[in-house]
Amino acid sequence: MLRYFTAGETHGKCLTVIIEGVPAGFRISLDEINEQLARRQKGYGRGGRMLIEKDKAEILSGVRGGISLGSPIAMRIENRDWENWSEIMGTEDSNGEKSVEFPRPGHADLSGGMKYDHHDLRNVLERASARETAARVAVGALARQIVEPFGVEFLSRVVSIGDVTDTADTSAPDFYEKAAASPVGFGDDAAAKRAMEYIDNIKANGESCGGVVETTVKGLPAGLGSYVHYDRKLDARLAFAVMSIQAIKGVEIGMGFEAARRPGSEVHDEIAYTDGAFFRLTNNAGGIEGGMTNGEPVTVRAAMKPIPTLYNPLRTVSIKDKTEHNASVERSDACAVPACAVVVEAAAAFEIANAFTEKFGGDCKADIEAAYNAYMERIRNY
Ligand code: EPS
Repeated sequence: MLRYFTAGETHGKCLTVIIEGVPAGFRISLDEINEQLARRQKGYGRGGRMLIEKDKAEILSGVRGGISLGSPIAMRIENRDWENWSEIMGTEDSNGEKSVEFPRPGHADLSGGMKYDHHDLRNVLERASARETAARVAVGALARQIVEPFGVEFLSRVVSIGDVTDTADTSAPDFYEKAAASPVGFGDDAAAKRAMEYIDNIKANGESCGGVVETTVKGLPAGLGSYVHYDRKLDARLAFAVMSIQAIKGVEIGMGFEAARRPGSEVHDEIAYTDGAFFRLTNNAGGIEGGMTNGEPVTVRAAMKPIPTLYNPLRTVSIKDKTEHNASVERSDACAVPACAVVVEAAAAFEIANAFTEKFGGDCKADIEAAYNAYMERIRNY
């Protein structure tokens, strides 16, 4: 079983993660981790912070000569912006500058302040910030290296930004390449242009916007997860992992909420058998039935709300004198939806790797390979 912790404030020295349970013998590429971190920094509508950062992970333990040792893997991502904040965010001394008094509607500010008895809301926002998603992307980028040798592939796209939806056919052979190259993660160029105009308009009005993102995981065998216990159901774990990402307000697997509006015959995927393998004629279930993979691609969709920092701020109340005031304005992104697709993909990668190591578990890659091959052989003869 894999687990991880992250630590770090958005303007602190660095983000740190410890991942435990990575079996020995897997090739761990730092370049691949850094590629994923670079993907997270892109996208139309990002703010000034992404011009400062050039996120790079450093592996501090648990890997030797590019191979996992089976011991906890620690990683660190430096915050370049730290040099502008060291006197404010120092762990020993702080000059207390840039204190935050006006909680932003939609952010963790007010409830977090009340909960931890913070009277400078910077103590909340520093950790609640989506900066932490850089650490999660590093975790997912490492975890996917456990399953990729078994032919598992992760693909992502942006479904919509605000009220602009991508109209491209996702089954076109070059769809995901186009989506990856698009500044808004769309496959259709005209829709992408509309989405960028939408973001420009949002920005010009001091607004922010959200959107819907989707991750698809291909190459998974049937039987990952479980129908036996609620906390081993793969859809439940994916939903938990994705919902825990900053600004996510909804998660769907496959057809999701639409399934509730249609009769059973239009929802359930009929079963067929060819060349010694079962398969489905459709994939409305999003590759998961009864909490387990069914051999079809797994699809997870997530709804991201608009980022709560508005340059044209909403009304709030001072935590000090309780007078009405405009909410605080922290530097922010007008739109971080394309980045969110990368974060959802990383969260899914961790959960998939977790379910994979649970099913084929072992201390090292050789044990996992043996268990995987034996299982694949057995289900081929089912
Ligand atoms: C982010 C870094 C943050 C924000 C953003 C995401 O950096 P800064 O606060 O220095 O601009 O840009 O986070 C939020 C807007 C938020 O409200 O959480 C990042 O690295 O993705």
